This record gives sequence, structure tokens and C-alpha cells, in this order.
Amino acid sequence: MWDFPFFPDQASTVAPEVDAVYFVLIGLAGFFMLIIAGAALFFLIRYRKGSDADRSNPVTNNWKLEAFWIGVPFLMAMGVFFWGAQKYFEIQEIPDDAVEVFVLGKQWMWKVQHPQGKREIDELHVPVNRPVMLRLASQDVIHSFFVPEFRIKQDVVPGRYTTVWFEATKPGRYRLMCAEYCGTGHSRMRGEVVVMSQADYAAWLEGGETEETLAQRGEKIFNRAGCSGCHATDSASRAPMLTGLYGQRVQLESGETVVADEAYLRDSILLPQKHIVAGYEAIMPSYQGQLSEAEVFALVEYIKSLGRESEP
Ligand code: HEC
Ligand SMILES: [Cu+2]
Repeated sequence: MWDFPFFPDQASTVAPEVDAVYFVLIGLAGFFMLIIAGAALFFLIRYRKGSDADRSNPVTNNWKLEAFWIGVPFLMAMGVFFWGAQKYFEIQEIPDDAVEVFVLGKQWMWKVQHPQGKREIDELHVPVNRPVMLRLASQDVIHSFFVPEFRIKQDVVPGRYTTVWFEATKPGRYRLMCAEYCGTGHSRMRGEVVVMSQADYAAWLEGGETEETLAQRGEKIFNRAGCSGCHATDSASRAPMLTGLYGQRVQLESGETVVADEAYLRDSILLPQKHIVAGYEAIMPSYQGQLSEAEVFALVEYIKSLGRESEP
């Protein structure tokens, strides 16, 4: 719809709304720039040295005028603020039915893992007209996941998960970039988001050699890394059972309770001293530096799958 070649296409549900806020802001800024620069220019010429302008009886104060030019821009600024904030909150709200994808940023590539098993590098395949939620982690420094056509940009911060979601509205290929300077190869840290029809996407997920799911990969890591030695599914003596843990409230030794979400599971593996489960000793070793964030994604997905199986 925009013929300006530098203007990215609007290819997600939020793109038109983000653009509306943006254009109103640009419009207001342009309007005030014209008034202020115009007035400055006018007075500059009219009252220049040697002009015969009337300089008798200068106005020293005019309360009504001042109240007007303070009040009106104030209301405009607050209007834009509340409008933008409301949109921001709406955009933060992740739809319940979103497709979940794990995305790892590292110097200098994007590594993508789909729960169904597909893995890709510098490409992200998603279905059209369905909300997609990305769980983002970094293996090294801060990166930023930016898809201009979707109007989304989310920092990917080491040591924690961040999330972002979008719903693509047009099939096609869109630029994916890193928008946070992250070292020598930053400018090469780009990829493509491939938006497919829902049928093509389903076929794509199934296609290729039949790979194991992310949860199955997690189960292997669980056994290989020695987690199963303590967290055996049949005994809860040394370490808590992980079956059904996901989404539950966990009572901690400190007296607090926390919800066992993805971030909690990640911290339990990499920073086990951060939350100690009530009734257990803090004997779990940290896996920081032993397991990559990609492996932790798989473990988290495996622990989540244990929860689902136990549901009636
Ligand atoms: C040496 C035994 C041991 C090993 C090995 C071990 N854990 Fe643990 N784990 C524990 C104990 C004890 C706790 C409870 C105390 C605490 O919170 O640190 C625990 C807690 C947890 C929790 C939080 C459980 C809850 O109920 O909230 C998770 C998740 C977890 N471990 C996952 C893992 C994973 C994944 C691995 C392998 C990468 C692993 N553990 C390896 C002993 C172990
Ligand atoms: Cu980067």
C-alpha cells in the first residue's frame, strides 16, 4: 500500500496499529516544527535590526495565550502517550493459542528449534494467520530479534528468556535482522522469516527425515547429563519428581512460592541455588557452561511434556 521503497510492507496484525501511532507522532512533530520554525523566521525578519516594525508597548504577559500553548500540547502529548501505552500492552499480551518456537541468538546466527522437531539456522518458518510466540535466549551477548515488516523488535538477553509474538498476515519471505550491535559479525547476523499457508506449514513440519521432537531430544539429554540419576521418575527421595511440575506452584525453602514456568525451569537447571525446593537439600549442581541454551530449551520442553502426560 505504501509506494515509498524504504517503507517496509505491513505484514503482521500489529503493523497497521504501530504505524498509526508512528505517523501521528511524526505528524504532530512536523506540525509543531512548522509553527515554531515559521514563527522564529517571521520574527527574525520582522524585528531585524533597522526594520521599521512597531516596538512601542511590547506585550509582557498574556495568561490566556500561555495557558493555551501549555495546555493544548500537554493534552496532545498525554493522548499519544496513553494511546501508545495501550497499544504496547495489547501487543505484550500473548494469545493462548500461539504456536511456540524456541529461538537462540548467538554470535552470529539465529538457531531455531520447533517443538515438533525441526531445526533451522537463520530461517524461521511460520504459518500465516496464526499467532506465533517466540521464546528467545542468547548464548553470549545481547542480540535483538527484529522483523521490520512485522513491526516487532525484542532484545535477546543472556541469562534469561524473553518472549515476543506476532501473527503474520501475508505469505512471503521477510527480513530478519539482529538490531543490537553484538560484535564483529553483527551485520551478517541476518536471516529470513518464511510465512507459509497453514497447509504448507503443516507439510513443512512433517517433511524431511523424521526427526525426533524437541521433548524427545530433551529426554536424551536428561539421561546423558545425569539428571535422571537424581530425578528418577519412580523415587522422590533425593530430588523432587518432575512429572506434572510444569505450571504448578512450587513451595520454596525460603517460604516463597513460585510458578514453575519456563523461566523457573531454566533457572533450576542453570542456577539451582536460586530457588531451593522446600524439603530438599541444595545438592543439585549447576549446569551453567555444561549445557548450551539450545540443550536447556530441549530439557525445558521435555519437563513440560512430562506435565502433559500426567494430565487426565
Ligand atoms: C545431584 C542430584 C541432582 C542432579 C544430578 C540434578 N538435580 Fe535437579 N534437583 C536436585 C534437587 C535435590 C532439587 C531440589 C532442591 C533444589 O531446588 O535445588 C532439584 C531441583 C530441580 C528442579 C526444580 C524442581 C521443582 O520441583 O521445582 C528442576 C526443574 C531440576 N532439578 C531439573 C534438573 C535437570 C534438568 C537436571 C539435569 C540437567 C538435574 N535437575 C540434575 C537434584 C539434582
Ligand atoms: Cu546479534
